[in-house]
Amino acid sequence: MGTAEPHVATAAQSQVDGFHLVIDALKLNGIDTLFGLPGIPITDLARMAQAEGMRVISFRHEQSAGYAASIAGFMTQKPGICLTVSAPGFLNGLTALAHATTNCFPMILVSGSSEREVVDLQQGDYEEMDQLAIARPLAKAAFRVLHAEDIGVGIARAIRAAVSGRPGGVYLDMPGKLLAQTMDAHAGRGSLIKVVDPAPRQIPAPEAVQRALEVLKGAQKPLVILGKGAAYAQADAQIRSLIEKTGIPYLPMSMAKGLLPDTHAQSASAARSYVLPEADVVMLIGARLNWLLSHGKGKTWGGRGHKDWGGQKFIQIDISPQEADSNVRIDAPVVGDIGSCVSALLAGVGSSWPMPPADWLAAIAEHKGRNVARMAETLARNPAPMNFHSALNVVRDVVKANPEAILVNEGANALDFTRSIVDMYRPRKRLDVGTWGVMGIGMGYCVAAAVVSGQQVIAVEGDSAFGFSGMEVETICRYRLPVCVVVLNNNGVYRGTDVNPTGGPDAAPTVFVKGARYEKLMEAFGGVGVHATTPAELREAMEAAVRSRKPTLINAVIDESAGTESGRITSLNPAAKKK
Ligand code: ADP
Ligand code: TPW
Repeated sequence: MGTAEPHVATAAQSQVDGFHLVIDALKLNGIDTLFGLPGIPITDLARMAQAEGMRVISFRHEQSAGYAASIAGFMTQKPGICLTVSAPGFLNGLTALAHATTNCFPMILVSGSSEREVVDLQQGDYEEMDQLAIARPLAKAAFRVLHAEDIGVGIARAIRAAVSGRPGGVYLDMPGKLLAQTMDAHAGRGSLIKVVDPAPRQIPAPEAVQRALEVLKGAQKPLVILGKGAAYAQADAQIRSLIEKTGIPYLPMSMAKGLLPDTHAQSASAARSYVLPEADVVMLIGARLNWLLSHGKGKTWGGRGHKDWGGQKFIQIDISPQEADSNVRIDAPVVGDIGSCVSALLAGVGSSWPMPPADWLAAIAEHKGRNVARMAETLARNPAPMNFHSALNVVRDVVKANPEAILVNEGANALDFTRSIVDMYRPRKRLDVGTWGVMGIGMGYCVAAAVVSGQQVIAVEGDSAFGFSGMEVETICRYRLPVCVVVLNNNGVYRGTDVNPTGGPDAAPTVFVKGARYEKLMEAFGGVGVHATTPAELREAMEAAVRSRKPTLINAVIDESAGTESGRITSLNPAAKKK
């Protein structure tokens, strides 16, 4: 075993090192991109990966690299790889690993680690930490490879764990010593595994499909809810066909927007608060009944008290057999992959499925019509200063004109208003804060979305949200990515109007520097910065950004009193509960 200079294996050489076994194992499995941040012991791994033709995207903070890997996993169904150094770099990447697990995105966090025997005796090694133990509860699976011969198996196990069944985050620990180990090149090549069928289809039981069809047939007021699992599954045509053949109105969850165009006649988005309590049968496709759906009970669902069941029946299509009954009774669980489940349902639906009762559809259309008209009125106003609506009216038009563009979105009000105002037209084009409502995904998602798709990316960011990953505008400029960041700047978290009640010199906890010039950050690295105070200026700048594909940051100055505490989830604040 050599531990000195890494050995680059060529046809003439008989030895291969750990670095190259890792790279070859990833490439063998169709993984061509690494997101990460170099340092001991993985700097050379990144260098050699680039030399071997992989795309290596280096970030300014591991958290952004991790979020990039997680969303690359969502977009491609291949695990996104994030590469970090030991202890602090690993910890910086860990938030994203936990985020991937929570959101069911396939990702592998590969972290270098220190000398095992020194770490285990707690003798104070450079960046000493028992990373495997720390990662385990936050990951779907966690593995460590100690010998070069096991690299192939380690990577195969990590890939399978990340993408099979319910996808999630996987941790792979790579001690520095491992990377420098060498072994016979022929045996090394032979030890690598090309994973066969990494995410096998899971066919639903025929009786489960039958049960679901019977529940659906009995419905007077059926509703389908599409979640980001349905977007992930890439069963777009089958899902659309099921919705259109049955004529059932549907609600897309945030990241399922665009699975069918938001302008689709059967979309009930604009009548959400009417359909949830009224529906008698709800079919969930790749959506959990978690907090984002008020746990399937309470007033949102027509229940009397906040924990009361509203009386509806649920059908749930999910790959995880444990998901059903997690919050309320599921009358017809259909366990399997969404493509297979929806195809089986489609076969059962046949060609003579009765449309839902006309009065249900008419009532939804009426609520929709009223809400859409009210929104159109609000969007047409042009207040000075701009507010969320007048700014997002511009974004809405630009996205409509560029339906292939990917929209990244975070913030509180900036998130809620964008979700309801900006229509999406294609699947997997809306990437946002996900299950946790986490801030900080912004620029990492932008980088990954642009790298993975080559498409224009538009980010709508609250000024607070942007700050979590703002330094990555350098990364965007460095790789010359077609990213247009719109910061909806209202001088603070939620709003910019709070004052320090003591009259002291410190700003209130939610308030930032007034009139901050975020666009200068982009200019600092050679991108285009624009200060926009009117919808016309914002429109011009966004159109120029899309035309030129240059990295652009538009500081869209909006009314600092626009916005409510926590956006639409004010009620989750403990003080609101006290009241
Ligand atoms: P949303 O936040 O959009 O409501 P969730 O993240 O709560 O969506 O739910 C996604 C669900 O989709 C998870 O329960 C997950 O197990 C499921 N899922 C993910 N991929 C698939 C797939 N290919 N087939 C079936 N279910 C899937
Ligand atoms: C990792 C809490 C939720 S939303 C938000 C914070 C800090 C920022 C809201 O202000 P912003 O948007 O972005 O300016 P707007 O439009 O309302 O003015 N830390 C993490 N995640 C979360 N969710 C928070 C803190 C939070």
